[in-house]
Amino acid sequence: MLGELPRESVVEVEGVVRRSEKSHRGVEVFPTSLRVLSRAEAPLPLGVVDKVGAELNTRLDHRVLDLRKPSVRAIFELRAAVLEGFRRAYTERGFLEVETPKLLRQGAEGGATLFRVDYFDRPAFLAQSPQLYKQMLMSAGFERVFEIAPAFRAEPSDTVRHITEFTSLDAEMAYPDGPDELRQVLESVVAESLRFARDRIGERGNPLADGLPEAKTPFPRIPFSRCEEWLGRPGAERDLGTEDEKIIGARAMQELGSPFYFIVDYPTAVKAQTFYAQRQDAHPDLTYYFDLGLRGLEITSGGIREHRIDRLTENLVSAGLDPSSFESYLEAFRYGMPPHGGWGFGVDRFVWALAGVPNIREARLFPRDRYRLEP
Ligand code: AMO
Repeated sequence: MLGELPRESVVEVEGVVRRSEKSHRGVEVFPTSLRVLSRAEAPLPLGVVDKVGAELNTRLDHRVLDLRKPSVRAIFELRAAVLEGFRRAYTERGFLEVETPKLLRQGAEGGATLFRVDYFDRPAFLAQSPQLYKQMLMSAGFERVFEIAPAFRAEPSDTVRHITEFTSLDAEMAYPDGPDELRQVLESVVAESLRFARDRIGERGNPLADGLPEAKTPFPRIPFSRCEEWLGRPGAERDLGTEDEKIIGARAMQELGSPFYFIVDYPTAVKAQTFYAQRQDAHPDLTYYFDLGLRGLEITSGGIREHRIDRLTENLVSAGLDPSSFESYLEAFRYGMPPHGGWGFGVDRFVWALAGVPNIREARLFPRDRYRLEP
């Protein structure tokens, strides 16, 4: 009867457990009775124990079967450990975990990637980032907050590093002693989460533990202008593309010996749409904005925010936005807003980079992209 049972069926077995050299677990069960709880259909659309790999699209079409593979499950054990590490690290540093709305009246990261939804008789948008709300909470006196939540971007590009629904780990803090204090908190939290994850999955024999990068703090700080020199276009003040990021990641490894690095002092021209980014007092053509990169992949951006309402309003106008549609955000700046700063960290990109798999989609259970809305 066992021989006729299709693979992947669910059975209840009673039997005798004996030590066995043949089995990789070191034991084998010799059944005395067997009950079929759920008989699998045959053939399977995707092999679970086969050595031959299937195309990613086929795997994602039949994701439930794909997730049964220990090598795939290992990624989600890593993901859970990293998230647990972050939660501990932020909480220990006095950050309060918060949740902000995902249905919004306006976006913060540019109109092109907004998803519109019908909200009764008026339009609404899915949140691209908790940006406006985490800043408003500074005015509410919360001082240190973090949020781990979905963010939605209508990314039309079909790349290995963009998805339309991702998990954003956002943090915001009041009264930073300048942008470097933000970077110090961020790098310490990243290093601590990584250490926690390595121990947690390591003790369970997860093979991904051995491949995790060293996060030796402080991470190098590389001015944006130096990156442009590396790219052979000094002073161009053009945003970094995927290929540029890879070159910078390779140089950071070669010359500074670190898989993690900050790119600091983003030019105002590059951040023109980022209306909430504060311009530097002594160099208004530069912002206090930075990115955190890991081996050529941007995983975070953040910086000091503009907390002065007159300048913030000017920035909105020069970004081509209408301040009147940001009134509930602006109100938070009218009645006492402390200086503040923060960052948005891409959880999927981080887990993807740590797991060393080819595509960011493999770091999510059921990824969403331009073409995929199920399973
Ligand atoms: P930004 O737009 O740079 O900044 O996003 C922050 C981080 O989120 C991740 N990310 C993505 N991951 C997967 N797929 C996508 N389509 C995608 N888009 C972004 C990246 C990125 O570094 N409000 C600011 C943050 C801030 O200033 O606090 C923001 O959203 O890892």
